[in-house]
Amino acid sequence: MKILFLNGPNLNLLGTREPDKYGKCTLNDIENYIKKEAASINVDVKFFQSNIEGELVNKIQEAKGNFDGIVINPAAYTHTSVAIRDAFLAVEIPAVEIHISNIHTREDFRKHSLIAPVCIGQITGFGAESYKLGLIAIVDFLRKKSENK
Ligand code: CA2
Repeated sequence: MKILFLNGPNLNLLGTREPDKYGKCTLNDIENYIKKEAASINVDVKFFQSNIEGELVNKIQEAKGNFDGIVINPAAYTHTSVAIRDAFLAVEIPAVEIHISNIHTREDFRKHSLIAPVCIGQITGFGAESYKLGLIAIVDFLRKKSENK
């Protein structure tokens, strides 16, 4: 099973600023942690980060036929991107939305996600562990789906 982890704008800064909101781990630390967790359950994982909306759209389109599922932290694009939402609708690849902080306890504009309604579900507020919970959620969904075929 192959899972693509997509990361939106400014997540390349993780661990360098705002540790109170986003923790002390870098995106690279999270990637290494998730790759180990994934290997222990026989799952292949690829990470990608971009500050550019169209690059994330391209990765979602390219995932068709190459990945079984997507875990996405769309960062600020969570709240604005019709393009990312439409890409998920187009490829029909199961996806889980994740956030490091709890977007529902923050400013009003962060409480609404354009992406979550086209995902299986949303995981928000567990720090870097949201990435592991996202992995478990997508793998559980895909394994149950293939058992029921
Ligand atoms: O909590 C999350 O994971 C967010 O997706 C993070 C986004 C924010 O726009 C979402 O509302 C919630 C922001 C990512 C910015 O990451 C930074 C990391 C370190 C320093 C500055 C920004």
